[in-house]
Amino acid sequence: MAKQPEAGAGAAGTAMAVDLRTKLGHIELPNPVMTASGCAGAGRELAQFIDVSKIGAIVTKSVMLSPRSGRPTPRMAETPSGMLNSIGLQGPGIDAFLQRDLPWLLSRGARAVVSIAGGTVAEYADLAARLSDAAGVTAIEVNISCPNVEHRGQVFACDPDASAAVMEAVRARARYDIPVFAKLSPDVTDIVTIAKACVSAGADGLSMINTLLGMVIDTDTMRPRLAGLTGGLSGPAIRPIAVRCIWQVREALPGVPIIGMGGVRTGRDALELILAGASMVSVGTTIFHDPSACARILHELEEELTVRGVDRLADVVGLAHQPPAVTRRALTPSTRVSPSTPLRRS
Ligand code: RRO
Repeated sequence: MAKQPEAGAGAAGTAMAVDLRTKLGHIELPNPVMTASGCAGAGRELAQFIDVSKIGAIVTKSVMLSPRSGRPTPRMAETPSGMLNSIGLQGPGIDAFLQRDLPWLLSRGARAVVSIAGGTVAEYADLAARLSDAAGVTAIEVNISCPNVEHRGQVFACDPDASAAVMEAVRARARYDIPVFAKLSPDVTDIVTIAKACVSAGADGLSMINTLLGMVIDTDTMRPRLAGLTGGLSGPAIRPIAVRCIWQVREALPGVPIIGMGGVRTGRDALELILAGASMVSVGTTIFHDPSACARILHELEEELTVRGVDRLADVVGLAHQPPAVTRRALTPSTRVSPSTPLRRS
């Protein structure tokens, strides 16, 4: 297992002093690297590998009002450069989460971004209210990729009005000082329409992207691999889709903070999402084979910025939207990178 690098020390012993602070709504985080919801439970499993207080935040598995056992197994299938999951919102429910998981995160000094999921607008609102009475909630990430039980099971995130209804209700019931982020699905015709609906309804920021619906058929058994038939596709295979979604939303809503996620394996991958417009980056599928990935990627990101002569993370958020001359000026002359310059990889 890779050792967690010391903060501020480069791989080759070079001093690194990049200002990695970033803003989650009005909350300042020491750095932009977080777990992605669903890939590290409530953070406890990671504590033997990394100091959970050192990364930007732990984003917890989406919690519902009641405990839930999830979908039948098998629930995971490997795919080229990715994987499918159909966990089906397995979880302890909000009571156990508040009693056990949130206090643990607080005791470890971790910043908790709590992901919530519901089947009705009222359930989302109740979850926001419960979290608002608790100590230790840094932000709420609203997972709107759930079937709306009052509307023929149509996924909230696929409809601008349903997305807006959830975000309006959550914003109304969440404590005023807790930022609420809407987690968007890429499985839509126009993600900008959904993003605008969420922001107009009160979302303080946006997370993107959730997984894409996929399916694998085992050609030996001639049956679908997953018991739930379909599942969410994640991993490096979806990174270009994440970059495209972040880019489009940043272009349309330049002032809205974005937590980017989708196939981030390295610091360089994280930088790609940041250049597209994300000011925070969640790390998901990679955690399954490298539980210290968040600490490693944070270190690599600092190195990637250092070799480009970038002093402040904030200076490169959304930089790819600028004309080439502006992008070139952002790189100091001594470290300016041309497309043919191979960059050191850690
Ligand atoms: O629990 C899941 O199966 C799941 C959820 Br809630 C989600 O938002 N995204 C995903 O890929 N799986």
